[in-house]
Amino acid sequence: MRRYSLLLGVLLLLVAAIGGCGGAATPAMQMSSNAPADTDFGTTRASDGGLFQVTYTPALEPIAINELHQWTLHVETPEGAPVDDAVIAVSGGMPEHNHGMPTEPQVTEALGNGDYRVEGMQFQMGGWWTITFVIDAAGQQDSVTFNLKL
Ligand SMILES: [Cu+2]
Repeated sequence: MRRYSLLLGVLLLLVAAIGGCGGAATPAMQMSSNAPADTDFGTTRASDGGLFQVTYTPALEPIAINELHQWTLHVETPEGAPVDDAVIAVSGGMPEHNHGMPTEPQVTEALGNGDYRVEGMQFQMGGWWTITFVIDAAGQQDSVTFNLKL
């Protein structure tokens, strides 16, 4: 009976490890969700090609796991002029877990003055997340990726 219990325990651990990010993360997985030491967790970043300066503001502070909420994204030029009329795509995931978000967030409204409403933000587990915005404005495209530690 004792041997059977041990075997069952090992099997449950394996299932938890393979099943992964549905919510029952093992301690080992939590450890593997640490970002590299030099990771920038700032909420303002220059886009990869330097076209935009982008800031996000969550409506929920601090961000809680599994809670659907909105972000406001602010887009401006490096000189500080607000960028309106941009088309913005959102995607996110956990780099070390190979999974995305439980939702498909979208920019639903341009609020003016370079601000955009992002709906559908939700994170199903703690750890290192990256959120990427691909921004098309005035015939030019650039992307920016934010790092989050939840
Ligand atoms: Cu994960």
